[in-house]
Amino acid sequence: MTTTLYAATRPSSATPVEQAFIELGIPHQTKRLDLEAGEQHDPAFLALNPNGLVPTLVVDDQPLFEGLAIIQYLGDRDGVERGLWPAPDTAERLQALSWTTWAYAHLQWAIRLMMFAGHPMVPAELHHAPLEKHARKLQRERLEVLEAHLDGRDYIVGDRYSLVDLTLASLLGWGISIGVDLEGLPRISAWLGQCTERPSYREIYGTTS
Ligand SMILES: N[C@@H](CCC(=O)N[C@@H](CS)C(=O)NCC(=O)O)C(=O)O
Repeated sequence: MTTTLYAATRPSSATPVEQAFIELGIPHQTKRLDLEAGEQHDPAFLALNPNGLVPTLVVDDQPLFEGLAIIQYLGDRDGVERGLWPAPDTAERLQALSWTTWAYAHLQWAIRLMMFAGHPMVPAELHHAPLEKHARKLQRERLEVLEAHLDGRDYIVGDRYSLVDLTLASLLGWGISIGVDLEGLPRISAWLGQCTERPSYREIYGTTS
């Protein structure tokens, strides 16, 4: 089986998938697209992912796009035997699907809304102060759900680090860089500290955050 990851030449949505590959230690090749040069619009790449986005995975000529789908697929395929993803038909497997999807579909959505409504990197004409305030409240409420979930737990699912922690920590690391505040969320802060100590995190992000 050949496995090829299309990533970018810079940090991107493919970065958590690249970290997952480091954790899993599975054979694969990485092809890097220069997004600024528009290589994602190449017809050959669009045939794999019509959205023209990285990450895109190709397994024996079959494409799989969307970072969340790729991480869940790699967890199922390679993570179980490496202790990085719960076994099928366990309560932990269901939790792993819930929390990774929660990260991408529920928490990330609120953080992105906050970013678009007020972050300096977004053009000022798109800013909307009341929307930013609302989105900030939403992301805080969502983080409080995670804070409560971590009561009495060291990891999001089960009793060991998994691709679930990797997924959420990667999202939060990005969130913090654009203004998510963990003040008053001590369990998330402690859990994130553990995740950023992983050699794979240091390798991919260059430093702890
Ligand atoms: N929801 C997608 C988002 C992917 C995405 O936005 N990728 C960006 C890089 S961070 C990209 O490929 N951009 C190329 C472009 O916009 O032309 C995922 O999580 O896989």
